[in-house]
Amino acid sequence: MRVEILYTGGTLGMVDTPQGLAPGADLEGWLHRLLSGTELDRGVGLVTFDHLIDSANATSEDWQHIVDELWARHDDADAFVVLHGTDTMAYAAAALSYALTGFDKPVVLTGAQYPLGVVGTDAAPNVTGALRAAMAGQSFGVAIFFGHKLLRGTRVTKTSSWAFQGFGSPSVPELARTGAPWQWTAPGPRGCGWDSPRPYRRCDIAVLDLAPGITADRLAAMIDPRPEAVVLRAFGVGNAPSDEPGLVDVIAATIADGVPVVVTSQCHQADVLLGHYEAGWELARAGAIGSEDMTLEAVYAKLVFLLSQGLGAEEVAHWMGTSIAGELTVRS
Ligand code: ASN
Repeated sequence: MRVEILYTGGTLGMVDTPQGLAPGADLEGWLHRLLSGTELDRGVGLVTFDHLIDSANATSEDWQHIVDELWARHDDADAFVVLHGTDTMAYAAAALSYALTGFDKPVVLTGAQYPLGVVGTDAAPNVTGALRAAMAGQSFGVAIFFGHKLLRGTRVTKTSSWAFQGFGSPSVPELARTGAPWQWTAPGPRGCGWDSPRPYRRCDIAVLDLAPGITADRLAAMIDPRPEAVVLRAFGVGNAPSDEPGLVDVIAATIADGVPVVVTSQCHQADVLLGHYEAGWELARAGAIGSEDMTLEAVYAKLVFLLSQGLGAEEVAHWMGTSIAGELTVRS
């Protein structure tokens, strides 16, 4: 079995500099020492990206670069591991999931909270765990391995800036948990897939958090000029201050201009049901789309994916409610 590792950047391979942590560690030498004498000694290759980044700098063009590199090597390996910064790894995992529904080989993203050169780093368990998951012979598509858990790529969110258990999938069970032996759960429905997706492009999407007391003028100013789409992070099951004069009108006018507005929740674990309360029903009546149990990361990457396919507002609304890669729970 052969696994190809794609190294894109992140804390895992960083070193201290006068300006703070930046890429610069000898990842190749470290990996060699980590795997030498193990059953993985010979079957693992490493591809280092020319421009290693802190994932805070990642854009949808970087997601596309990873997709292209994976396809270019599709026939060279049985499975792939992507070393990525943790800050935006959940966005990247969702983005790769939509773009790679036809890839048919495991892709496991991982990173670390501490650089590989620090005593007690989580780099080694995360990389070896990701390799083990990739080689397990299970078909789960794109996933994140982190802190002893394997999580679905479309369901994952970063839950801690420091804990070694830094990721979770609040709405679905983990795919696997380490141990001797590992405990696996069924991966859940895959979604309908997407044939021959067009490449990711940069999109202008506004992600807005509501807070108590927000006025219509403030909301209007935040989406002027008009973005290509809006993600409105509302309260609870998707409620907004509908008594605030003019606030729902701002959303209605945005939608009337052909801009999709997706309502998500500020809750870590959420199922957005517009219309459960009057305060959310007003948004639904204005034409806003509820995100159901998708994470913010899955919603954002999905909007970039759909806009990159050249879809208009109505088609975007349709696809937001359809599972492409297992990102939402389909209700009968
Ligand atoms: N800033 C880093 C990154 O996302 C954080 C990390 O990897 N732990 O690249």
